Formats: sequence, structure tokens, C-alpha cells
Amino acid sequence: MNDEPLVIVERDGARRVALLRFNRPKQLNALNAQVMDELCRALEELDADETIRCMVVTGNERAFAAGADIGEMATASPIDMLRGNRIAQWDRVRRITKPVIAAVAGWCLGGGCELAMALDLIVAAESARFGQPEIELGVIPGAGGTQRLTRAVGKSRAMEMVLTGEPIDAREAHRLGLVTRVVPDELLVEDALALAAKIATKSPIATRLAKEAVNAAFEMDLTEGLAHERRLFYLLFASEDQKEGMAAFLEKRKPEFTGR
Ligand code: DAK
Repeated sequence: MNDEPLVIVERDGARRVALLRFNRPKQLNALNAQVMDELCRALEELDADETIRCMVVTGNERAFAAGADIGEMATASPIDMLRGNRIAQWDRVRRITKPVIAAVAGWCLGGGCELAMALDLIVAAESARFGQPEIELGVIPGAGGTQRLTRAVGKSRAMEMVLTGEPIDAREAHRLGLVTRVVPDELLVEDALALAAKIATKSPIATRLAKEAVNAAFEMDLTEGLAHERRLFYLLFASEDQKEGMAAFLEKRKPEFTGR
């Protein structure tokens, strides 16, 4: 194990947000088991922390993450891949209930791109490059790249990216709907944190269920998804935040959401 943290966590208590920064710059933040473990632990800890309502995951100016660590996988057998806890780690990311924003500058490749897509939304710096280059390594994406990318950008574009391994730039990613916005590199982290802070002013119960409902759109057909959404909607009427939100509107004041 490395002594230095490979994921650095900074909390902003006043804005109720946290920033998680990959710290493996020499390897372009390649996601080895330790990085993934630290990321999962930090996200789970923040998910359980009532003082934090939204998280941002970022890398550095050269890379969000250039993929899973190729050195770790190069000589692996299928059984090594199966026995390692890689899949469990990726499932842990999916189980985070609070909104998580990916703030991407530079390379966002392979598992890095899959991780960004597994989070809730992506803010890109102008320098961001998204790609699934696994085909160059004689494999295919294995952590959602053929599934989430296809849902995000459509079959033809996903096919081209997965079959050629060629990356797309931030503008193209924005045009295709893979990212929510493109900002100058020097403003990336502050922009993503400001977005997180805005989300953090909402009811944390409502943001949690909103995340669950939007994610359900990827997993359910329309009839099932609409029924699921309606159940979550009804459930919110059991919250103090729903009473507060509607009372505040009628009293023409700002709501104070407590997460109860
Ligand atoms: N793994 C390990 N090291 C990496 C790396 C990676 N993915 N990417 C870069 N590095 C290292 C380089 O080896 C180099 O190390 P030194 O030689 O300095 O020791 C250092 O980072 C700087 O890289 P370069 O010298 O190559 O820098 P350049 O600017 O010239 O090129 C690049 C940047 C991003 C174009 C290039 O580094 C590159 O092509 N990197 C590999 C990108 C790639 O193929 N990524 C996909 C990996 S496969 C799963 C979960 C996850 C996955 C699959 C399954 N399950 C849960 C089932 C994911 C798979 C993948 O991501």
C-alpha cells in the first residue's frame, strides 16, 4: 500500500459539499485497486455524513483518469479478474445515494470514462477528452462503457468510439449530451463545486429520490419507471421538507430544508 492518499478529500462544511481528488498524477490517475478502494470508502463515508449533501470527484489538469491500471490487469487470468474485488468496487460506486458530480479535465479514458458515466452528471473542462480505447488493448469496455455510453450518445456514435478507440473532445461530448456543460479549465472545480452547492441547498431527501428516479429510467421500461417515480413522489409527502418547501412557497420565503 502506498502511504500517500490516492484520493484526497476536502470538505466544505459551509456549502455542505465535498471534493474528492484523485492523486496519482504520474500514472494519469490510472484506477488501480487502491484508488478505487479509497474512492469507494470516501464516497461511502460522505454518503453517511449528514453535514454533506453533494460530492464532486475530480482529477487534475492532465487527466480525470486514463483508465483502469493496465499494469494490474496485463497478466491476469479470468479467475484473477473474477476473484479480485474490482466488480464489487464498481457496484459500491453505484450504491451511493447522494448526487455525485464528475469534474473532468484532460484524459477521461476507459474505466475513467466509465466511472464518470457511473456518477450522476459530468462537468467538462475544455481540455477534456472522453474515450473507450480498450479495443487497442485487445479487449472491450468492462465497466459499463458499452452500455452507459450507448444510452448517453446513441448506438452509432458509441459503436464508432468503442470500435475505433478514438476519443471525443469536450465540445463533441457536450453536443452529444454526455456532459452537462463545458467550462474553461481554470474554472472547472469551482464551477462543479458551485453546482454541487446549489444542489446542496435542496432537500436532501428529494435529491436522493430524484437521483434514484432518474437512474431508474436506465433500468426500467416506461410503465414501470412512471410507477416507480409516482411511488417516490408520494413518499416525499411524508417528509418535513415537502411541508417546508410548499409552505415557504406560499409564504413567499426561502425554504430551510433539514433532510427530515
Ligand atoms: N494504466 C497504467 N498506467 C497508465 C495508464 C493506465 N491506464 N495510462 C497512463 N499510464 C501511465 C503511463 O504508462 C506512463 O507511465 P510511465 O511510462 O511514465 O511510467 C504515464 O502514465 C504517463 O502516460 P504517457 O507517457 O502514456 O502519457 P501521454 O501523454 O503520452 O499519453 C494517454 C496519454 C492517456 C493517451 C496514454 O497514457 C494512454 O493511452 N493510456 C492508456 C489509456 C487506456 O488504454 N485506458 C484504458 C485502460 S483499460 C472493470 C473495471 C474497469 C475496467 C474494466 C473492467 N470491471 C469492474 C470488470 C477498465 C478497463 C480500462 O480502463
